[in-house]
Amino acid sequence: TLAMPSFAQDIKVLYDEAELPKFTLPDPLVAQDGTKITTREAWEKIRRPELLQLFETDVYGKAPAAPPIASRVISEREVFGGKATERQVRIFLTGKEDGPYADLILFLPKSDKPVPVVTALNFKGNHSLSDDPTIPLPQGWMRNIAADGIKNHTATEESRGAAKSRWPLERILDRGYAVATAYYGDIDPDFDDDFQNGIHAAFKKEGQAKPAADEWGSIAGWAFGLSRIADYLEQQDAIDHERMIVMGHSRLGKTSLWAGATDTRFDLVISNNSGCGGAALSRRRFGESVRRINTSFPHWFCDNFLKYNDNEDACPVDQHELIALIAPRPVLICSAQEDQWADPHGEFLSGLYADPVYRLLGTDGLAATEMPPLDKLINSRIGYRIRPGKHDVTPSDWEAYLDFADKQLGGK
Ligand code: GTR
Repeated sequence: TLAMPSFAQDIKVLYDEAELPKFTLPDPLVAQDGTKITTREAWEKIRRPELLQLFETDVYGKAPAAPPIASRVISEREVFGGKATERQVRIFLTGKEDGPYADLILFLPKSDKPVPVVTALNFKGNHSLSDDPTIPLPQGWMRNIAADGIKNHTATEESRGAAKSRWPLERILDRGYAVATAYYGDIDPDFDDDFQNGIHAAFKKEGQAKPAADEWGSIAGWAFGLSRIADYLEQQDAIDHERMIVMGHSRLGKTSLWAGATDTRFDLVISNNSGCGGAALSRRRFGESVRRINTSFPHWFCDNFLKYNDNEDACPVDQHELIALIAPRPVLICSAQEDQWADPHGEFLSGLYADPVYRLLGTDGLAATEMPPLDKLINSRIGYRIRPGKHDVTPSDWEAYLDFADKQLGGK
């Protein structure tokens, strides 16, 4: 974890439901001018665009329009005894070979039909997924993690396979799903440098020092990268374009939700332990609060989001409306019991309060009104699961993701 600025340590953290402030959530089915949204058409024409714009200007920041990508295959080979293909592809994020790129690694199960795909950014580089010595190390900035041999913000051979437990690749492939992943730091290095590097610098307007208060922070930058990976996947006949899944953990779970909200080519969205600024309701202020996250990670959101430090009620949106922006597509919210920092109950409630939007659009919503027991997957259009244990991605999480996807996207 990153060092916490000392002033952030003084922010009181609430961990008791009895201590939470009283609040009223904005109604996803009432437009800003008070109009009640009662039809699918009014949702699509009025409320959905309005909410999307509010999240853009007040929370994540607006991303620029994307030029068509360019890509180049770096290598392709058989893996797992010939059961799958591993393809490495360089994706040029601005469409130009001299601009920033993300190195995508795509694992494709052998199949005579197009396969569904899980797209997810990774924290530690593509080489952290397996012991394969041919996967190149990321060249850019990495978080220092002594246990993984990452020093001076540089990946080393020692970090090969460091994230294997989070990526049960062979099992995912055996279940018929492809995996597409890239190192998130290829898109935007995860530190506060006033957006001098990564994707933001590449899109800076003439004379602009840094993004304006309503323009993209890092989360919106990473989501932009996910959409560029989707651009590539849409060009591949081996991929089923009706079953494209986006998944992310923690800050990348916030990112997968925003990617799913902004890019409807993602047919199913999974957020794992995404917490504050992800699936958790901000107004609860349980665990990590808006002020705390903006203090520790000032680069994740747009500068307008700072207005809501200790002032969540003034924000025109809350996170249940982010879930609603994914409707009617399936969305799975996953929590971990020991990850109280991410407010599991607040994550569940976001799903619950997005339910009326799904119902309006004619699908089932969340088939639960109270937190389910540990390990029980609520497999309705809005899905929810809480498992024992800590902030992490586990093999059992993947089983739940794929059970959810099998059911919600119609199986094989
Ligand atoms: C924490 C942060 C969380 C979560 C997590 C992560 O330090 O407070 O919001 O995003 O990092 O991404 O691992």
